Amino acid sequence: MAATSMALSSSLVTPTVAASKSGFQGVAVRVSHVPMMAKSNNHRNLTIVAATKKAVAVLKGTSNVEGVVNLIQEDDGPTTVNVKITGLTPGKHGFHLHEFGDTTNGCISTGPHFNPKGKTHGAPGDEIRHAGDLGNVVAGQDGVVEVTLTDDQIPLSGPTSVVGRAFVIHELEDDLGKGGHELSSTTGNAGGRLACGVVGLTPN
Ligand SMILES: [Cu+2]
Ligand SMILES: [Zn+2]
Repeated sequence: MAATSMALSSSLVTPTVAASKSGFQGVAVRVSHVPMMAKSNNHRNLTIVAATKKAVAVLKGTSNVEGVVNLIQEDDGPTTVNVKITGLTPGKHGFHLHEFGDTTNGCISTGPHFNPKGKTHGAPGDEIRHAGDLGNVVAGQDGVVEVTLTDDQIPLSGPTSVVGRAFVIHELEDDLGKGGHELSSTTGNAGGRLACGVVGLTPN
């Protein structure tokens, strides 16, 4: 309280001091006043960041594979990803976030795996992986995937946000970079792109 009222009164006094007396006093008062304003602004920004962010992607393709992926992130914590995909063959399918939210020429336009750190392809739990490497999801005998993942490399805001990028579900199993195929280190050799959907913000 004492500091605040000092700053307020001294900033009110500043024009008079600067105009009638030496410039030194005016400068000194201003410098002490500015950091206090910066402090209170930082505090406000932290309050705004502390929020729940939600996003959704609706997956479509040329086959009858389709799905919905819901994402939720609390504050700066990991992102929870709820996946429901239908129409798959039973078994493992590579599941990634690709770089672009562009489906102009179908899922091929979504580009390579989202890779803001310039790493090679890997498993979700690996140190060296693309941010977009979410591994495999497993379809049951009914061709349905229903799974919840959490991951700390796919935030919904900030410089590595995945909003505006795209989920892709693949034809084949992702070998997680360990298959020894020439495509293992880039795509996990997961085969064709069955369906894809752009991540967009949602209120729900
Ligand atoms: Cu992919
Ligand atoms: Zn990858």
